[in-house]
Amino acid sequence: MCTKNDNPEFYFRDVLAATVQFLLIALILLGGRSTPVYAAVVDGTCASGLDNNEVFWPDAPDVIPFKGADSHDPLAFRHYNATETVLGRPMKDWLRFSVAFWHSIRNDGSDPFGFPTKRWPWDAPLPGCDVPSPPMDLAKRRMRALFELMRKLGVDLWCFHDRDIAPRGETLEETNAMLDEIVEYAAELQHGTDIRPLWGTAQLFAEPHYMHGAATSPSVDVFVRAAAQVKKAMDATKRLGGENFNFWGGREGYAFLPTTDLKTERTHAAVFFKMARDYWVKDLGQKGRPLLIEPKPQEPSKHQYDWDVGTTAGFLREFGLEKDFKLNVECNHATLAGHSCSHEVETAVAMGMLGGLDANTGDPQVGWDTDQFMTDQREAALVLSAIVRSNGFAPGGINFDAKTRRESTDVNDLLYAHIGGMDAMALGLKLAAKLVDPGGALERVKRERYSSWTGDVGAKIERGEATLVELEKLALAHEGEPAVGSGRQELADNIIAAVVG
Ligand code: XLS
Ligand code: NI
Ligand code: NI
Repeated sequence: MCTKNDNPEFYFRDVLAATVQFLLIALILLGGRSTPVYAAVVDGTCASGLDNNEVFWPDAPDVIPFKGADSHDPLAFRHYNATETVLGRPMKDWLRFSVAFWHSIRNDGSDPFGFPTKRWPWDAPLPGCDVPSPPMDLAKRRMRALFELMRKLGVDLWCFHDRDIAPRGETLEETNAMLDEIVEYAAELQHGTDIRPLWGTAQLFAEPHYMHGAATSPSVDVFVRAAAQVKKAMDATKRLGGENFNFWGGREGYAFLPTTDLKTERTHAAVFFKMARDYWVKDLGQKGRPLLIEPKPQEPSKHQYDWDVGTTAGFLREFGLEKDFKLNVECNHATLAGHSCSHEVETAVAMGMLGGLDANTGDPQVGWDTDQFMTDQREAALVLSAIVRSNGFAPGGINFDAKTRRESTDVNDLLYAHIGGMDAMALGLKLAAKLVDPGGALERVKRERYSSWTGDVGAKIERGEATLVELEKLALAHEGEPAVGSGRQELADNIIAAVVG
């Protein structure tokens, strides 16, 4: 879920701040003064700009260490040991973790019923200042906070929406110019490091003009605006070396079916994706860096067209897009669609379409996308089993599309959250290595269930060479009931429990 950045309050706050800044500059210039730019400078109470030495997590170690499963240090990993080899590959390469800018840096705890609860140090006035930083300084400071968090966690990948990282201006041109400036700033911070985006995406759901959808809006003007926004967000993603570009269509669905031309809307969505594909692959030369679609059944729209993996894969095939798009599976979206996360990952793997994972989880008592960090070992082990069977991802990775609770207001809560999420995935990987072992008990139970297919009849059917007429003869010649074995679910459950513990 994208809570923070879709809050209109932000839009107005950004616009208000930009307007105040503009008026100040105008006043100063009219007054013949050239240097002071911000209110903070005008009243002389603080230095302008950024403090490049600012530290946002002063109580945490520079890099969160791995201390092993017996450790009780809350600022240490118990399972995630980046360089430890699992199934012939360092953990880091299997897991390819990514931090989500919108949840980690921009989530302020506001919800439909309440105001922000989190007062992040990167959003506060600069030390010694009594007014908030101007929007572009603020955006740069937030970027610095992201990089500090990533360094501390030892994570190289990050994900962003265009509108999380840079403020909105009065016009699209102004907004684009600000985005360019922040992208260059992020590129500078990335320089000389391994840090780069896992994916970028365009935020096509927050502004009022997207209320009926973006690519599926009944307004062609909105479609045009969305196309322009995607082009620019793709440029930004390429500039930063992003591995994928993701589409999550929060409002690409409907609120009221009787007034919705469903056929037209789906066709418009397909045309939109084709244009995006052509730009990404042909104009930007990004072939080999798959585009992603992130299925979700509803929220904020009552029905979203990309309901789940199966529906979205069907849509892509219907419109001939299946070669260039893969699926970014989000666990909490899977549960909203009535599936388990492992079901959605297994389905995408079975179709050869797994492109990435948004690792999070919902609350069984709450029916919406609560975006909690996943800590369930069994589910993590099953999800990782499917990922291992698919030989991991690259490009692609595990993005923590997850946020701390509204009541978790301390900066260190962000560290605890990521440490817990990374440890859950790392443990899931280690457990998956046991579960997928071909000589292991679980695989043996599974193989046994299909053992009858290893004979001549099964092989002929699988080759597609058998006919109903032939099989009728076989069935009539068969004495007694068809042979069928036990499902062995209890045995398999016990095997999984013994591995997961
Ligand atoms: C919302 C989605 C969103 C996408 C990126 O529910 O999970 O956060 O991952 O737009
Ligand atoms: Ni979500
Ligand atoms: Ni997501």
